[in-house]
Amino acid sequence: MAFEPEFLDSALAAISSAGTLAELDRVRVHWLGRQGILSEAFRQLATLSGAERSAAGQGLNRARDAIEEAIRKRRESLESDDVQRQLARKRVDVTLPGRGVLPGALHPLTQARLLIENHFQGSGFTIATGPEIEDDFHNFTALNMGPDHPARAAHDTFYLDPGSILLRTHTSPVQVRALRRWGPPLRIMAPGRVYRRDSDLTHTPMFHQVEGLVVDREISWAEMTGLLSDFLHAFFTEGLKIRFRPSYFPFTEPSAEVDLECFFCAQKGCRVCKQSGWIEVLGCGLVHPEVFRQSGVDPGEWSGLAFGMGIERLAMLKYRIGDIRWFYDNDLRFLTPRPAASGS
Ligand code: 2U9
Repeated sequence: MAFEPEFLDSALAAISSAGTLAELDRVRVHWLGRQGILSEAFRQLATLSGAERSAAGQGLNRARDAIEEAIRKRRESLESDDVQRQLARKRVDVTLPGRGVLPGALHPLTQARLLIENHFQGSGFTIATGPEIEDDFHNFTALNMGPDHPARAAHDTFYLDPGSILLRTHTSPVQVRALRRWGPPLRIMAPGRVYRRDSDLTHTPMFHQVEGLVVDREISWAEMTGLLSDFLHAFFTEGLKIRFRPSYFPFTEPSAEVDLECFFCAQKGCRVCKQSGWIEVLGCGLVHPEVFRQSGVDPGEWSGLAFGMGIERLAMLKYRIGDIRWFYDNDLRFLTPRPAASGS
């Protein structure tokens, strides 16, 4: 079958009436595809005699070129229509005012942690970290809390394997590991998540601590009170009254809890200080000789001071946050810059 001119006309008509790129492609396949009309016509050439075949062949080649050219042009035109439509849809009004960029802020817990870390790094401390899944030895035994020590119960531990593997209840095991690994002298801060079975207005099952440890020759109580007073004045307010109140921790002896004059009520008595005029912010003490022995350090030669604080507690006081659970509610206001509270 030769390719008649009217076939070309109907091909060109189909091309020009294709309204979309997909439609045009269907037309292309119909005419130029391997099973298409032109391929079939080329196959039919074999049935013609020499002279006829040559003339028909040339006619078919011209027809194919014409169809290809028509498809190319139609495609260009459809593509440009497409672009025009998209541009019309996405027209930008350049006279509109910009939307502005909302400023963000670090989460208050991150801000508090960085303030604490930076302060102590300025005094020569380095940051140490360790695993949140700990073993009984590093979390309890090495810290002078033997199998029957009552302080273990107070820690309300999450056990993964009862009696051996647990979620650390404090960051103290980080210091134990550092002491055993590096030995004295040492000046480290251990910030991180800790876990206790506890949940109310001021306690969450996970919270953050920063603990500090200084081990050297002849570390004194006065060195510790100086270090911590400097920190509290820098973190809260210069000149606030501070008191060291005797306390007990298994890992330090002597031990103290550190109170700050209540800056919410100028010590007149309020809800925050439970009418006492003082707010507890830290625990501290001189490292217990047994803790040194458990870490392979000779307590006759080395002495140390240690302290610990809850980051949530310090951030709640500094930024006046009323409920510890708000830290974890994903409330975007926590990531928005806030004006500095007066007096802090
Ligand atoms: C080693 C030796 C001693 C870490 C210390 C405290 C005092 C303390 C609490 C404060 C509030 C934890 O967040 S809190 O509940 N911590 O009072 N922690 S001394 O003493 C160590 C640690 C490691 C090797």
